[in-house]
Amino acid sequence: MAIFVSKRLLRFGLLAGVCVALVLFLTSSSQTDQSSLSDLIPSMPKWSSPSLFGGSQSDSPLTAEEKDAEKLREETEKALLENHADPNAVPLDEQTMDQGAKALKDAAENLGEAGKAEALKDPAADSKKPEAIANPNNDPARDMETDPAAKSKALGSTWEFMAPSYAKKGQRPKACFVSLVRNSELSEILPSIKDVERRFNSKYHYPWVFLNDEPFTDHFKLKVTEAVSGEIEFGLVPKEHWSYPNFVDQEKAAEERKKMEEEGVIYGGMESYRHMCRFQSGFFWRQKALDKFDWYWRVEPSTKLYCDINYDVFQWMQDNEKVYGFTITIHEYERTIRTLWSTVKKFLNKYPSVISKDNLMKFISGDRGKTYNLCHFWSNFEIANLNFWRSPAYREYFNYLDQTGGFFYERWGDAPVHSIAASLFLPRDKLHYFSDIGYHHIPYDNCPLDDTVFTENKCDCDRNNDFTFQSYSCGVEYYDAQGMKKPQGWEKYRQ
Ligand SMILES: Nc1nc2c(ncn2[C@@H]2O[C@H](COP(=O)(O)OP(=O)(O)OP(=O)(O)O)[C@@H](O)[C@H]2O)c(=O)[nH]1
Ligand SMILES: [Mg+2]
Repeated sequence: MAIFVSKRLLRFGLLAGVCVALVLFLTSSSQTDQSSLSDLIPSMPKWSSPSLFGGSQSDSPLTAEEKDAEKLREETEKALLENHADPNAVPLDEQTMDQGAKALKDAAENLGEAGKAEALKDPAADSKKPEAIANPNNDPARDMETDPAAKSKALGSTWEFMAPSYAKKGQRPKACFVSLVRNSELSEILPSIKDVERRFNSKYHYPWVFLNDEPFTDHFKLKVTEAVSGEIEFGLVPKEHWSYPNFVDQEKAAEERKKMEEEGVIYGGMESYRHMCRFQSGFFWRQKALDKFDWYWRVEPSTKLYCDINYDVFQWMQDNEKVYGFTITIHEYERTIRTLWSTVKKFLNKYPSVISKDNLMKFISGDRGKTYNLCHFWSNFEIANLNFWRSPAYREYFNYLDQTGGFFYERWGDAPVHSIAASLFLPRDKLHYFSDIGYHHIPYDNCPLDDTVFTENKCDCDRNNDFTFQSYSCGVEYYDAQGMKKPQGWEKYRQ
């Protein structure tokens, strides 16, 4: 019996031992499996949030990627603070630095919590982007959709993005004239072309590109071809660049037009004017006919050139690393852009890295960004680099504005849209006032005040009509923002 019992005990003990050994083996092998799996999964990067004033909250050692993101954020915040300093001011002491930072912070906080939440919600997420429909492969911003660090970096420096088009200094720039024009405006565009040819292009023979939302007639083509001295190309604007995007409520747009017309707002009731402004803001630079060019000079019907231009302005822009050139500045009608600035501020709150160091904020805002002073470059004349508009920052900015429907519900002009971007996304030395180009677009003149320029360039304008320093102009704001010395006697032009 004892033997019998001990045999059973022995069998039980053996069985228990085998079970324990099995459990121990399984436990250790599952641990091994787990650790080898975790080796295969890379640790997720902990991106620091690129908020305006927030900081990184990671307390574990940073990876190389994290360090890059952190550096970018720091540079952005530093640039933001520096950007708002007065260019004429003595170096900032601690107190003024605090005020500068506070003003900027106030401007951002001015949005309120609801505004911030709205800013952080990507308006493009709700609807299709016009660019994505038009040409999904032609948008450098597309890779940035899922990678916040890549997005932040790519939007970061517009100037860096543009640098390749300045690599060939001294060589003839890839430049053209561009005119968006209707067939019915033939008799108004011809004198504009003839002036440009006579005063400038007969020496340089740059090509012309004519754009229209309808096919040009043979008669139009024949007449302008006779007038130009360089090559010529005609482009038909694709429908998706000149129609309502799906996110715009057309009934609401019609109601708003009616209201603005009743209030007597200039072009307030005009539908085509809104398509034109949206086109000039977000689509002219995407036209196939412009693909081969880096530079353009915009020429409108019924404009005049008052003086000879005896140097190659495109070459000058390229070789002096300028981006945007203008002749006239002016205030916008507030009624046409009621929500433009608050929308811009939401955009900046979302993408602070687009704001350039040493920008021209002072030209467009007298209170360091809190409000828009309505100043802009009059965009009926522009000599500029197309790659600025093609940059990821500008595309993102245009899409952001566009998704609000403001081009249709209000009457946002391409002039303030261009000017705000040029003033904020570029260092201010990239902008240039052509004080030497005598220019007229009804009803204002840019007439060179400098005696030598006036005489040598055979100007035929009346300097008493020069608009630069008149009160409705923004010449004073521009000179002050650039830290430029105003010409002697400028005060007498102020009315
Ligand atoms: N093809 C086409 N061109 C247009 C249309 N509307 C305006 N444009 C062009 O767009 C440019 C700006 O239009 P303008 O009517 O001159 O606008 P504006 O300069 O604000 O106003 P004005 O003071 O009347 O000159 C001009 O080159 C026009 O020829 C349109 O419906 N079709
Ligand atoms: Mg015009």
